[in-house]
Amino acid sequence: MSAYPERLSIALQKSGRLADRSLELMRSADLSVLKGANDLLYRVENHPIDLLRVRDDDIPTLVGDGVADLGVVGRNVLEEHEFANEGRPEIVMPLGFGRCDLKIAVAKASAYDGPEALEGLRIATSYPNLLRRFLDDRGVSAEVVTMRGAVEVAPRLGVAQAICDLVSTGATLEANGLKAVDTVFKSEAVLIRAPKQLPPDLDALAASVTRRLKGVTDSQGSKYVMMNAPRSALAQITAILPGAGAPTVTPLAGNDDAVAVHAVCQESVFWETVERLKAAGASAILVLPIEKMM
Ligand code: PRT
Ligand code: ZN
Repeated sequence: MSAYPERLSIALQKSGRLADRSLELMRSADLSVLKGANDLLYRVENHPIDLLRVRDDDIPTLVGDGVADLGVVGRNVLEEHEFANEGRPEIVMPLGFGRCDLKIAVAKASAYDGPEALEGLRIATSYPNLLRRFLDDRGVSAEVVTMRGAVEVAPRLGVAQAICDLVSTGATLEANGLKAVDTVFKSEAVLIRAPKQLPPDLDALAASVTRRLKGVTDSQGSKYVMMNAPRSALAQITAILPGAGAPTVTPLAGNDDAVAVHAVCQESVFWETVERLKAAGASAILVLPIEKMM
């Protein structure tokens, strides 16, 4: 049962690493967000949508129970969650931000030649379920010590010989004299959906929001590339363009040998790519960001 049955509700992290990007994503799907007096609930002005602003750990339960219809959460939090009576939310799509890896780390001086090296050790983590699954799959028997935070100090305190924690830049491990030695889980923010049937109008709205969010995430990293090129170099230029389908080719007025080439590149366009296009005979090369794609 939704908190407000006639409106679609989307659960987002209130504050923390995913909070700003989650809200930004909603805005880029043309949701005009009104920050109300109530900090827990933002209203969307131009659609019957509410944004529930909560701790990320509560999002799997809220969406599993159907209190929220959609949610944005780290895949790590979703997969660690133990679902009791509530249903399991469906992952609709990855969102391309909040990327991090759940890694095993040991003291820099320690040897590590594979998961067997963890046999009999104490490993501190905030992700006991994901860690336990990793160890069980490899037939390693180790003691899992659950800590709510500051996992990286556990070896120094003598609480554990190894840790299993999220890593993005690696700076925290480095600052604590630790090194990452194995990857337990690769994570990023995902859009999740309640495992229940929505009324037709809300179902259509959820589908429309999902389509728009997909349009925004698909366009991230994609570029629109335009250039002029000799007709004879077309095959070579098409081969250089990264992740492009068939480009649009149009004649240039007053020049039978040259064409304008437009293409959507689904991968990063590096300076090296631009230089190779130039070397292949292209000129007036423009690389433009794409805001939406459908
Ligand atoms: O208050 P609330 O419960 O909502 O938030 P929280 O404190 O539980 O989570 P928060 O905001 O820290 O993280 C939310 C989500 O961001 C996580 O569940 C991940 O999906 C994602 N994420 C991405 C990360 C990181 N990168 C990350 N680096 N979450 C945590 N970290 C921590 C990590 O635990 C370690 O302490 O950052 C440190 C390591 O970072 P580096 O850059 O030094 O490697
Ligand atoms: Zn949390």
